Amino acid sequence: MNHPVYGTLSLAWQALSTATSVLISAHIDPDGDSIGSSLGLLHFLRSQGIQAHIVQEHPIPKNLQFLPHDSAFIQHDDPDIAHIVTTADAWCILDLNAPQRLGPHILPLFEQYSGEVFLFDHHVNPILKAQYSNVIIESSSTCEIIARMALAAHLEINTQAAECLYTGIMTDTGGFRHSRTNADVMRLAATLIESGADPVKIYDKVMNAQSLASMQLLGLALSHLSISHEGALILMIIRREQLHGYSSEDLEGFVNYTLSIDGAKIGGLITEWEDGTVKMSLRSKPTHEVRSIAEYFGGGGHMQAAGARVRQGNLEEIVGKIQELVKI
Ligand SMILES: [Mn+2]
Repeated sequence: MNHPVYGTLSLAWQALSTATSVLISAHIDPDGDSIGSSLGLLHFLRSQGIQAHIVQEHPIPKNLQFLPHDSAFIQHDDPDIAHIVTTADAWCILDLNAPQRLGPHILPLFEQYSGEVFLFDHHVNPILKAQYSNVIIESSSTCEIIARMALAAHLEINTQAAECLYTGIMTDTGGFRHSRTNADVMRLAATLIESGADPVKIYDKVMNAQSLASMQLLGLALSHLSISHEGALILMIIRREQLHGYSSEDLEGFVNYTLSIDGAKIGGLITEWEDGTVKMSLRSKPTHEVRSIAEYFGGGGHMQAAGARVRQGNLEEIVGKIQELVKI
């Protein structure tokens, strides 16, 4: 891959590898890419004798717990967190473009932080300020960026690191099916497989981990889809009373079913939570885009995969507005 920005990755690593203690944080509601890139980078830093901690708002989701991790993973309520943050001389922010995506407990720590900030991301329009900004929107995933940095810096990619990075590339490309899937991504995936990542095991662990309750909720949601624009817009709407006892982790992957229906161009999962928040996760075929809709509601993301959350949102109004905003 000869994208010009990849050349700067070895410079970023050069600067980062002079640190003695590094923090790594990614976005709330963690996914395969945020967890995979955090753990992959953690590995590379430690392999150079650099102290590293992952500071996260939320725990590792159940289906990603198989990835090698240990006490380096620190949640916001850890009593040592303030000390770890103030003694770190670099903070790597992964897979997010807006500081709010760090979460309500990590954000204030980040705002007070005075050390160097490294950003590694593939979302458009980064508003997070960093001394070292490595935003490559052509990348399939943040895991791809971290893997290419490791290759550019001639770091050894062992089995553990390969597993973590392969996982994020696999999940962010929807299992090598979405628009960022190309020959370069496949070649990188092959390199990671050669380094020890087992594609069959990883797919099974990540994708075949839904609970029975989650599958039953999916069944309910699929039987009440909202279909408009002559079948081109498919919205899966799950109301507060149906979500009782579930968390956002239980809904992982639900939105993808909306686009798997013949004729669907834009799909969305709209959920109404106990605290009054309405969350939306939107997807589109490459001929359409959903980012502008997410941005209207204060969110963001990619052209074909974006999301937003509206505090104290009115579900019916939000659904009506989405139906009005879509350009089909
Ligand atoms: Mn990502």
